[in-house]
Amino acid sequence: MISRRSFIAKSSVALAGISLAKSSLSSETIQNSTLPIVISTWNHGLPANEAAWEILSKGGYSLDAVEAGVRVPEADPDVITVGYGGIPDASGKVTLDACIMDEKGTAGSVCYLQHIKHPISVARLVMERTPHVMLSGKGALCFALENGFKKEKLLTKKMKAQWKEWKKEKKEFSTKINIENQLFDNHDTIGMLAIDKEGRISGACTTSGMGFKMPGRVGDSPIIGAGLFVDGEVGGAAATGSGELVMKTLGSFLVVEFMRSGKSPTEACEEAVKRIAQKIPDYQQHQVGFIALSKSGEYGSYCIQPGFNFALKTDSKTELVEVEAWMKTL
Ligand code: SD4
Repeated sequence: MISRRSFIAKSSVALAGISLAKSSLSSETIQNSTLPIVISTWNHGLPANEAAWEILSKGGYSLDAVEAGVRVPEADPDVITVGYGGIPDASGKVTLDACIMDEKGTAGSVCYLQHIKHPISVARLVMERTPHVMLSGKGALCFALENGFKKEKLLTKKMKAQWKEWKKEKKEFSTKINIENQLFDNHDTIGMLAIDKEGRISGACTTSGMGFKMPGRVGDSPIIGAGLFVDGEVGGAAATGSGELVMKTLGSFLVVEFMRSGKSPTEACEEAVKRIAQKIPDYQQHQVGFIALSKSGEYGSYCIQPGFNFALKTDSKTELVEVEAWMKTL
């Protein structure tokens, strides 16, 4: 297995024109004239950003952009932490969590959704066609089917084999994050934040959750304020990593509130990581990464452990940005 770092390096070589940057350079103000902008978590953010860019560069709405963007890893069976081909739970079921939020604070979410390849699009319909914010499990599935989504098999042969292997070894369930990363390199939840040419900010977050999680477990990703939060007057934030830590601290909401009080996106993410470090005794066993985007287009990120990165796209930049970590070395 190649390390995450070498994978990142190899990816960057393979993707012409894409450079790696240090997080310390990432907190910079982008003038409104350079909007739009999109950022998203991990390596799989690069192709996701491209799909979002198709919409943003033509003057489209950031909400359409983030939905289109995260649908890319949702449909990709090689991204084993999101959508189709995602890692199953301990009982072999692929259960998906997703949410979406716009600049007006409108939000939609689904959790414990099975058999639907694009949970983010179901979340958007919950937002647009129901008086509710979140639908779960069977109710979410019925709603999706009633609205024209197809029931599909999400467990790929590859993941079924991985699950069987995991069962054979009778591994204990672990809440430790980066299970995905330890086994399968640099992949995890995708969180995406975008601002369109008109300055409207939206966000999306979608995941198959923690690998081999307990049946019924729901993580932070579909929880508004935990996995994702957007306030059109301030900015947005998204989280990846160990959802339990993010839920206990309402991480993305916290990041946005720190930005509201004047901190830069990077400082706000660092403060939210610091809160986790202060409140959660075993945080060192976990990874959490935050990305943040202010309404003016300033972006930033911070994480617990080294190894997290995010993808950035503007008119002039297509980059994977390595993120500074609370625990400086592993
Ligand atoms: C979760 N944050 O379900 C998501 C997915 C993840 O390691 O990052 N798992 O907790």
